[in-house]
Amino acid sequence: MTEDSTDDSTAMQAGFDALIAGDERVEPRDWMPEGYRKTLIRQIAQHAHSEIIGMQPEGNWITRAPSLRRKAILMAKVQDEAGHGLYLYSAAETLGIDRSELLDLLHAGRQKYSSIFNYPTLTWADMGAIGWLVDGAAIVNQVPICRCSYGPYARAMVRICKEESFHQRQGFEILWTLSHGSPAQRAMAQDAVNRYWWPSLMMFGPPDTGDGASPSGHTAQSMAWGIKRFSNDELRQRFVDMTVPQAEALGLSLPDPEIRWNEERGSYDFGEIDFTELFEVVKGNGPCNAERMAHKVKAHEDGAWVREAAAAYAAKRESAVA
Ligand code: BYC
Repeated sequence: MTEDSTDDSTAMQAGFDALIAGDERVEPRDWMPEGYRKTLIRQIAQHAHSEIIGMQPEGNWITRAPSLRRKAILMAKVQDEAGHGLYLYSAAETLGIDRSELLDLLHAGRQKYSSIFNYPTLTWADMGAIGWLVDGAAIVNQVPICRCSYGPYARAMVRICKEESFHQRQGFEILWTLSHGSPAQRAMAQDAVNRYWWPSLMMFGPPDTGDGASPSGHTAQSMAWGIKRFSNDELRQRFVDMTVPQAEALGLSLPDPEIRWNEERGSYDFGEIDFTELFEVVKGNGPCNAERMAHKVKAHEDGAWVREAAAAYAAKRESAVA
């Protein structure tokens, strides 16, 4: 390396460091360290894939929604999730990777999606539990990403968070209706909450400091880069504090006898999470991993003709303009 190029790279690193230190936005045209770019691609791709795979557990109930109104709302929610996936793939593309490459990585099992979407949706009440708990957890996790140091990701998150708020409210309303309905409806709502509570806590990822076996590995660097603003455990605690009073308002219990208000800390204590379950699900051993991936790959293959037709149309238009 010549002296000039060393000077150049030092200046570029200094420019990047100054943006981060000043809490300013890094934009696609700016120089960025390779680790920063790779971390963003990993996280944004995982986020985009989660939105797309996340359409499956709820899509499963569109034809069985209990009324026209519920069906219309659920369809709109699932469409929103498709939209979120698309904004996020576009944000990832600004980092120099193609959407088709990201999909190939997902389909080959080389990129992840959120563990939560590997659980089955057994009853209508699961639509309520997903909206209330899963979208609730997503909001807590994602609102700080609106302040992420990378501009395109932060901007995509602003709109996504607004839509997630509506999703969470509709989930709460489904559970409210069921918990104020017949004993059977109330039992169905409680069962859904019982099944979705612990997996929702796992959405925030591994603990900050575990027993050393598998603590969150990326947090410290991602926080230093302003990609993550809070640690996994900080966000998980925030979610518990937000959700416990909402459960009381719904008249439903949370399946954790250790939840109690801690006066000293000013937040709720809660029981120990079985992180071996999270690691198993992330490894591919959850109840629905195989089914979700098989469905996703088939949908992609079935859509090949649409991509071919769109590419042929674009090429024709381009040659007509030229
Ligand atoms: N599931 O060092 P860590 C939605 C992985 S969609 C699977 O803490 P990081 C919605 C992690 O990737 C919600 N994998 O990592 C849609 C890493 O593995 P790799 C999706 C998980 O990245 C439809 C390793 O464990 N939201 O809202 O600093 C309907 C170590 O973890 C999980 C997002 O994606 C998990 N739960 O932090 C309804 C938000 N947790 O990559 C709702 C954006 C951890 O080294 N993402 N891993 O192989 C994030 O905020 C962060 O990526 C995470 C993990 C907090 C998830």
